[in-house]
Amino acid sequence: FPLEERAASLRLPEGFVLGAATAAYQIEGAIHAEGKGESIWDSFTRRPGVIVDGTSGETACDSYHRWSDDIALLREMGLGAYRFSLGWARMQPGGQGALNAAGVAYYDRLIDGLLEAGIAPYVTLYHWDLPQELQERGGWYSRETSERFADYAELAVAAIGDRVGHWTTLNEPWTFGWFGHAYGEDAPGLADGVKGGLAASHHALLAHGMAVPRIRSAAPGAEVGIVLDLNVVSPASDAPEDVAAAKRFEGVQNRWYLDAVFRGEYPADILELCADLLPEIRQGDTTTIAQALDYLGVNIYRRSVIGAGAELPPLSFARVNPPGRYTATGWEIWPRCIRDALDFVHREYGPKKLLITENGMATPPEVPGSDGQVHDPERARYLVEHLEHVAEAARAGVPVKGYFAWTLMDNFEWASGYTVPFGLAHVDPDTRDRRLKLSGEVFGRIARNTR
Ligand code: PNW
Repeated sequence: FPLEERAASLRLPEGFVLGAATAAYQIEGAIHAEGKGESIWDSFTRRPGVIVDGTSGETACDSYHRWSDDIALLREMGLGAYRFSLGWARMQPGGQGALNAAGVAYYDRLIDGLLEAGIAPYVTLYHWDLPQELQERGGWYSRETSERFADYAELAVAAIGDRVGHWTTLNEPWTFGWFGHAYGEDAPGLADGVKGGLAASHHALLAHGMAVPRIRSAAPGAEVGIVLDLNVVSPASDAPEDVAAAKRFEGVQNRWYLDAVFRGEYPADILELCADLLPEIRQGDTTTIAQALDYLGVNIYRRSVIGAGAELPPLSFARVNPPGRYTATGWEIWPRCIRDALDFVHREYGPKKLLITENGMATPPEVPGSDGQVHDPERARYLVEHLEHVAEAARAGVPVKGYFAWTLMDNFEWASGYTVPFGLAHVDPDTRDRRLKLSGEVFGRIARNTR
């Protein structure tokens, strides 16, 4: 793969935003520091056997103390934007009531540091770290959590919003809804099948809808959006049972969220198929969810090839892995997925503006070479190939205005612990010193050519 030439000839539109993304629990550490409350990831990671390498985010990248090193990496790459999340339990320990002053002060320092470096903060209010106290009162199975989220959003935005131009309510309700409540692989570890996935997803979407007007009133003029992980789905064969299974899978991964957010309704086929497994959906809920948004953030890593199977009845599907290139998380590398996802959402839902808010690849654990640097040409290639498709989509008229690589630096990859690094920078496991990998240098060159 002619990496240098392809990177050098990438042409992104003028004003296109290039950034990197992280999430609070994956990088901050300091889980007991200065008034922070317990989150569901703090408690989940203490359960034996749930994280493959037995680790947690207890120290992670120690970004609670080393945030200025994180800014230094962004600067070194010349990136114009940083997407990070607020730890809900760091900001508001029990999920309600007054904010934790030390938590607010931490994000104040980070935001001021970013602005001084000329880097725009893109702030996500919820990236999976629900306060444990709210979990004990029902978590995402309860409408109370939606209301608490809207309260928290307003307080958080009022506290730090004067310097933030871009807010995201939720990161990936599909992932935390289904992996946390249907499969039980992520916090809070509930394996309640379709019933759990749909209940958590509905209350999460409701939380989003309730929060948007509160954010707008606390930060007039700021952009507000949501981040969804979309998957382009192809049926494993032309057989009618595979085609139908692919449609069911696509219905819960894409349309459940997109139809609610952009059309104020849930997809009729899923409502009918899962009629006995639905949470209470009150009159007006889907109207609440369908707030006008300034952008849609899309996280995309792969495509999905789906056939009929045994997973999550009555969705009853199976994931098929066609021959090809795969990452260390077992995800197929199929760069065109990013173009197809952008085209699909632009054509079907027409959001005003689109951002790729995550895209990147995992490798097996990496060791720096004799020069002290990690050489990861396959990650650099992944980024370049995906960016080429983003550039094409933009040329074809899709309003995609930015791309954030997942992730700034190696961090705690949820149930996979530290076994599958995704970073543009390596983090020394003992000293926590950061160093750009080859991929970070390549991404930095692309950013400089784009600015
Ligand atoms: C995202 N899938 O999660 C999250 O937003 C990040 O926190 C995470 O580190 C990153 O992707 C890499 O995993 C996903 O099954 C989890 O396709 C699962 C999927 C996609 C994204």
